[in-house]
Amino acid sequence: MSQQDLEPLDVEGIREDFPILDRSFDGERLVYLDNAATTHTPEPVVEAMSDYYRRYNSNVHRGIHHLSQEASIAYEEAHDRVAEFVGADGREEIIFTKNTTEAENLIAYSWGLNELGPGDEVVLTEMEHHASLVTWQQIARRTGADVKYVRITEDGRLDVDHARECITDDTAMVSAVHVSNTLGTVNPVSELVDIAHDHGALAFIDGAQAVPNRPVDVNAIDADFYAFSGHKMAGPTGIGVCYGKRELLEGLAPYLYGGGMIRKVTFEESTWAELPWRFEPGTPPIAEAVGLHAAVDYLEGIGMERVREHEEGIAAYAYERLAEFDDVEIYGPEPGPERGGLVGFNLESVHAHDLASIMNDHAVAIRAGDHCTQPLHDKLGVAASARASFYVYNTREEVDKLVEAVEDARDLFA
Ligand code: 7TS
Repeated sequence: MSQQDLEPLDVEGIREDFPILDRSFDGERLVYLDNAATTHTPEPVVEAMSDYYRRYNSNVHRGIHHLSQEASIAYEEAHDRVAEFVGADGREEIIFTKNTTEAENLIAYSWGLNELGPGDEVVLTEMEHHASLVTWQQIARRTGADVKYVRITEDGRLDVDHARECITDDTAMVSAVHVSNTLGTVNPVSELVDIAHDHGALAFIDGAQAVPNRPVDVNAIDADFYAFSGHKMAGPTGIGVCYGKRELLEGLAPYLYGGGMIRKVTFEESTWAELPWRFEPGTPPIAEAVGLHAAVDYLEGIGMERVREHEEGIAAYAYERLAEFDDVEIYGPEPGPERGGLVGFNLESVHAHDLASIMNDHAVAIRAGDHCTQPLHDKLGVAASARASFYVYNTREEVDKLVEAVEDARDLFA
């Protein structure tokens, strides 16, 4: 992709919204390439949250005073905005959780614990994040269900033929990652969902690495459940989203109990509030919801198609620069529509942690480790990998700094 293709995205203008990017360490300007872990928060999001605390901080759904009414409206409207952003049919389908992990647990406990039993199968992929893998593994153990894994191919794509073998009439749930946080692979999720539905199974899609970086329409994918986190999409920590089809959520038992989620309580029994509040007990993340709303506005102001194009371009450039080294192994598919905005790699004879540490000496922030995909790393035959992940504010010059740091590491360890 040429520089011209990237021009529509005003990266310099965008960078002005992120003062954290001006930080320097020992005279070196920060190069932040750890966006798959968490993205930075632009001024309009910080401002929206400050405005909430300064002007209308209050608990929601409880008060009839002005502040509570304003906070309640803002909290509810955040659901509407998120619903619109991902193509859901309304706020009833948008449950605010703490993060993607809690969304996985919500469905695994509410649906899985009640619906799964011996003879049932849960089909995952080999590239699942622990948020999904460990959760379904544990729920399967408690219910007597089996877990199966769809293989990846040599080049880090999902083996769809194997998916067709794994998903059978015994499958009750297919849980798959939309974009792998380790390989960068963009999975054919609508195809997987169709296969699941053909066998009467439900499909949960982990969109933690997809919603921040590309247009996502849950209705078009036809996912039954779909999860993502605010802090990976220019929003705050402490809030995530669990989308669910309304008719399915209507039939689910709550997973956490308490105030705010009930309709009527007697000493003997309780009934539940309407959706989505039934799944949001206790005081919810109100300031965070306001922040998430502002983050969605911010991203849509840029345009998700342009976000995707920018990240694909930067990731392709990073891939090509790193591929110039004979002793660098890159994981996942080649640049193109099947690769998201990250590049996982290893430099031969240098442990990924040492590499990250040398990068840090240059103020280049990357991630090293197993990225919460230990079984996938076992499959790749490595204990850890280094990962550079990009967002709307990253530039090709920053990729050049990454590459210089790789050269430095190699000189140091050669
Ligand atoms: N699913 C995927 C695909 C992820 O990448 C992550 C976080 C999660 C689920 C969990 O998200 P959380 O907000 O609940 O923590 N992934 C990473 C990562 O790659 N580095 O740090 C966190």
